[in-house]
Amino acid sequence: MRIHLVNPSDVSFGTAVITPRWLYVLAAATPAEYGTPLIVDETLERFDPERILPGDVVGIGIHTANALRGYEVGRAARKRGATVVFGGVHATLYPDEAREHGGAHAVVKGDGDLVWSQVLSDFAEGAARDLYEGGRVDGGDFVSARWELLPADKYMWGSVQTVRGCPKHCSFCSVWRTDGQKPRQRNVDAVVREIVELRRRGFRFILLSDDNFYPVTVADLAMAKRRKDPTQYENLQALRAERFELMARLQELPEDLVFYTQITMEAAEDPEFLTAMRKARIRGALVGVESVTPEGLKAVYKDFNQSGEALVVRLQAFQRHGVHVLGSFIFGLPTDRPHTFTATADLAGRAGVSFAQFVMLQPFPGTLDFAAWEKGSTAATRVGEIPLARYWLIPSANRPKIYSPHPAMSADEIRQLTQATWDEFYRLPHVWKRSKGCVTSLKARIAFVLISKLYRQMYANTGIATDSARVARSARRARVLASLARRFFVAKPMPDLQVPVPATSRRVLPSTV
Ligand code: B12
Ligand code: SF4
Repeated sequence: MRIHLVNPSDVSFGTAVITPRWLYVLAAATPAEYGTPLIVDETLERFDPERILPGDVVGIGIHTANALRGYEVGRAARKRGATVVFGGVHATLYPDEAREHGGAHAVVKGDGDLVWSQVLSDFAEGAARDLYEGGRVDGGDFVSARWELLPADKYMWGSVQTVRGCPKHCSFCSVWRTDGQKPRQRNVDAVVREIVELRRRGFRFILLSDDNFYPVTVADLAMAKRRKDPTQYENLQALRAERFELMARLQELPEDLVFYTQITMEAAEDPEFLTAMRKARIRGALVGVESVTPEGLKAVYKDFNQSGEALVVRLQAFQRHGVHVLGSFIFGLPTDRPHTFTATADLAGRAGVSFAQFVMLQPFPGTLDFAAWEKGSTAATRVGEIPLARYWLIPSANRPKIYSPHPAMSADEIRQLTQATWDEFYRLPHVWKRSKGCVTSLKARIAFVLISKLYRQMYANTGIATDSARVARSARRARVLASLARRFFVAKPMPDLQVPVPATSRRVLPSTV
């Protein structure tokens, strides 16, 4: 019984930006008696069903965007006589769909870290169940990835998770509902060991692939402090202290390491946290700005964000502390108007964000937005046989890009204005100018330009364009850019690097808020 793990993707670029973490975590969770899993990441190379032998196990991880391709892989593997098992956020939400469309014998809901060995032993004994509950594993039980299985010279960034779950409740996001609102922070030693392992192999850029790196805000602490019962306050302080401990430990790692994470804008009001981030060399963060207007923020339950000039000030606070921002903006909110697109691009420029992504409002399963949208009449319309409420099952060439009629703009207008905003933001002179604010050497500025251009090709053009020729052209360009950019991101391996012994006496704990 050989184990295969497949990360599905419609487009293969030959070189990929970030290591898909789940593949290497599940490989580590696979007991030694089943041998080393055979890993296929389709962002690099296409899955070849010929490699499957009857009796093999094929594990496929899906999110909504790659579910359809995942189902094709599942059916092909089952046809070859494999036992097929699905996991990941989309399979967690729609286990029956994986069986109906993906040929699944079994589906794992939730985290795979602990339940995977049980699944495999049931398969080995011929006693497979059709559904397994992986649940929400405690931070201390997260399995560390087996990075020694990574193919050489294929990825630019490593990925290490430090926390799962997010206490917020944004209407367009599924994280707080699937991963929970309780932050599950991972053991600091385990995080550091994985980073050292990646640096040994020549990775110096690491994505901290967290839902929200800043789960306890100053406002949360102030509110908890007002309660009579001190328990909540003490719990929050403990979580905050752990974050500072992690950042102090990152500081002790080789100086050429660069980290990048995802964070809420509230961190701008916590200079102590931002200073610790800079010292830890967390040089960049995706900040979910979503909308630049108060009405837009209200529409997505994100009124803890700021709008207008207050927003500019908050975003600049990150820059001032040396944390470069990838601003994430959503277009197509009911409150948006044509001028919102230019106002957003203008604000992104003034706020000094280094990168930006402009995504079109899409109801993702598991979110409040999806639940409301699914009840409406648009979701019931069909494309061929498939209701729009299951849009991910529609082949991508026919899949609509806009999911709800907008009160003031046509679907095409929103798509074109979104595309135009990407094009304008990533024009070469703008990118070159922004590079100066981020890095100093010529080599680093060239790397900045390449990664900016690559980002736009991979996420904007292949995602927004409706014309398949443009999508194919973008994929080709992304392939070339990715192979050029890679050399700027890798470093000389440090095979002898040791995990630094924590300098406890030097560690600075946060001041009490
Ligand atoms: C890092 C990340 C990214 C990185 C991915 C880089 C990479 N190469 O991996 C980047 C930035 C590229 C990215 C992009 C996008 N992402 Co993203 N991303 C994440 C994030 C924050 C962490 C994922 C991660 O690595 N987790 C760590 C691993 C170990 O956990 P895991 O993948 O969940 O796997 C565990 C279980 O799910 C399970 N499991 C998973 N697969 C399998 C398979 C089997 C067989 C089994 C048994 C178990 C199992 O076991 C694993 C271990 O416990 C998640 C948030 C989240 N909570 O998942 C969002 C998330 C997955 N992303 C999301 C979205 C929406 C996107 C984008 C569509 C955003 C956009 N608009 O462009 C794009 C899609 C890109 C594409 N075309 O594929 C959504 C998906 C929602 C949905 N319903 O599908 C999430 C959940 C965030 C959110 N806000 O809701 N993302
Ligand atoms: S969008 Fe970010 S802040 Fe909002 S719930 Fe999701 S992970 Fe948390």
